[in-house]
Amino acid sequence: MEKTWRWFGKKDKITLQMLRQIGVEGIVTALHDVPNGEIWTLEAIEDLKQYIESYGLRWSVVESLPVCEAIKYAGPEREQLIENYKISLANLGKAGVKTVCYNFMPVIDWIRTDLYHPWPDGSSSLYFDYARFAYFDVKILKREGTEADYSADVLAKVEELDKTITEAEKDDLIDSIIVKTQGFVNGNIKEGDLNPVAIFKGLLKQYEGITRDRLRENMAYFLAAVMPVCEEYGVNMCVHPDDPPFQVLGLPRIVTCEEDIEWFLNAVDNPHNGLTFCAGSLSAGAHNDVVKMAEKFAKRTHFVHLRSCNILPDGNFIEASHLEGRGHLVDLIRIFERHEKADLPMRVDHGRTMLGDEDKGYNPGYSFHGRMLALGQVDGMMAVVRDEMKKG
Ligand code: DNO
Repeated sequence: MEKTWRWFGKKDKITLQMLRQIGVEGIVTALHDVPNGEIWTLEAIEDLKQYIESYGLRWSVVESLPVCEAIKYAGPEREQLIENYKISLANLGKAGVKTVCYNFMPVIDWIRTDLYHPWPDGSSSLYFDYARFAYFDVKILKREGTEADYSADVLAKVEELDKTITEAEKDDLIDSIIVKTQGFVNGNIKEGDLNPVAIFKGLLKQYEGITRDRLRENMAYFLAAVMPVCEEYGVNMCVHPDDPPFQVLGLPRIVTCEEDIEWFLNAVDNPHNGLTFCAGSLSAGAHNDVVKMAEKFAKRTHFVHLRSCNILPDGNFIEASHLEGRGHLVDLIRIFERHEKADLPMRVDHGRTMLGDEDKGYNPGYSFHGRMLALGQVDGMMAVVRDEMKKG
């Protein structure tokens, strides 16, 4: 696999010069300044590509070319937005940037409740606390019918928490769930937006009546529409699994498990319609056997995210070390190293916050030292696997 790194553009405090020194070969990035739905011009793509190449690196993957909400819920602007998407894809293809990651999660991208969950050694990692998440839904969003979505046990914890939680803790929870994790991945809410909860409620409204089946139809419609451009320019689309891989906030989520993945691959059965195999997202679902899924979907995997979770009691999960957890990364590396595409791009996903990362203002999960440690670990596992393969 090709060792890539998610870099947030020229404003990223982690520079391309630093990345070269730690063995990174390819860059994963996006035109983060272009508003969602607008065309990525050939000129802007080539400008960034040349900048990356001037550091001896290549632009390997786009993460992400965002799919606008109106494409997901099939609003009246859908056709225009798909046309724009096709032009952006064609421009990427012309510039030679041919792997495009996106997601099809309605309203909210990845979700965590705690961005600095402490480890005994003084470092921290990202964490999802199911009861705190339910608290956000029941007591802050006050979404209708929420009670039916949670067990009596979780609802009891919500009531308990309600007795002690402070206003500052509530703000922090809102910030973690719908602001700090969203803005930098071109999500719907950005830091500085006034009244994020009200914006969020408005977004949820757009999905009233959209079932899992409807969302599936809309995804298949979108994919079928962009495939001719992908074929013409050799571009591979690779959807990122839903993170966490289960239904949330009454919204349908449709890339959560083996059956979901099989469904969208078959619905538009074209080799350019593929998967971002995010071991971290998939391993946060107790229903997922990540190694089995990698075996099954390796052929249609165009991009790999290496990260691992441990599921704790009560549906909570924690981002584990890259050497342990339900992701079984060494097994995945064995599978993907034998993949027919030897330069399959792979990035280590989130790392711990450690050794001074905490006051650098990095995006949550995208630390420097933590990710560098993870890259070293993954690099070591890859070297062993390659050696095993050489010896037969
Ligand atoms: C979070 C990321 C996701 C991912 C998008 C892809 O760290 O894994 O935000 O980039 O869902 O579209």
